[in-house]
Amino acid sequence: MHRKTGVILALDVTKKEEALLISKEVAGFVDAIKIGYPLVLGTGLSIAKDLSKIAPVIADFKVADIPNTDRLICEHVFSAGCDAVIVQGFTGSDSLMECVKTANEFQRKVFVVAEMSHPGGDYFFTDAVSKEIAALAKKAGAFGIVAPATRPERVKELRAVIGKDLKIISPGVGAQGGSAADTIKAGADWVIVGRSIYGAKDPKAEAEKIKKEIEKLI
Ligand code: O7M
Repeated sequence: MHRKTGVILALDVTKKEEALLISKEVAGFVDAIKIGYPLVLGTGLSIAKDLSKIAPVIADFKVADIPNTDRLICEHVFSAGCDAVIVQGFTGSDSLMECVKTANEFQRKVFVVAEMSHPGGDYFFTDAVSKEIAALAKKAGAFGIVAPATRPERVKELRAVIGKDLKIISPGVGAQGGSAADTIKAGADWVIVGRSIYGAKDPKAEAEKIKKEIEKLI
């Protein structure tokens, strides 16, 4: 996964045809496509292989189980053609390390949720907890963390915890009120954008607009 545009599409549609159409339209303006429960429950995990022909696919299953179950989930995700998986860090170091170990076996990547973007997202993910999860992600050898675009100051603080080696992907731009430019300026490598792109009359124009907003900064 290389940063060219700084944009990841959150493809939370539920129909295969729509998913493929939008992905093909915006392909030149995004660096990856994030899929999760809405699309996979709607179409099946085989959608990952179709989308991986268009862009690298990140599987957002927020994996949060015991190590053995986590490994089984990650093996399925990577075998299905996903380039990366998103996991929770609050399950502890053994679960997280099992996800990273499995990703390494497949030469794939793990992103760890450090703090969530919605208004209630900092209720349990307090400053101390988020920072501890981010530090654990680094220690476990994750590729990056997820940090909230709705709170750019938190992106900055979490960047300070992980240093330069790990990547930050940030959801919350557009529909949730976050700004792409502010998020990248705060230290994110990519913004994750869903509804503002896939819900737009012209998804391609919207993706291009966000790409242009970011390209001056990277
Ligand atoms: O741009 P949106 O709001 O339509 O979509 C944002 C996407 O990012 C959507 O797929 C969410 O499930 C996801 N997301 C958040 O919005 N907030 C978070 O804190 C975390 C995620 C996410 O991607 O977690 C890995």
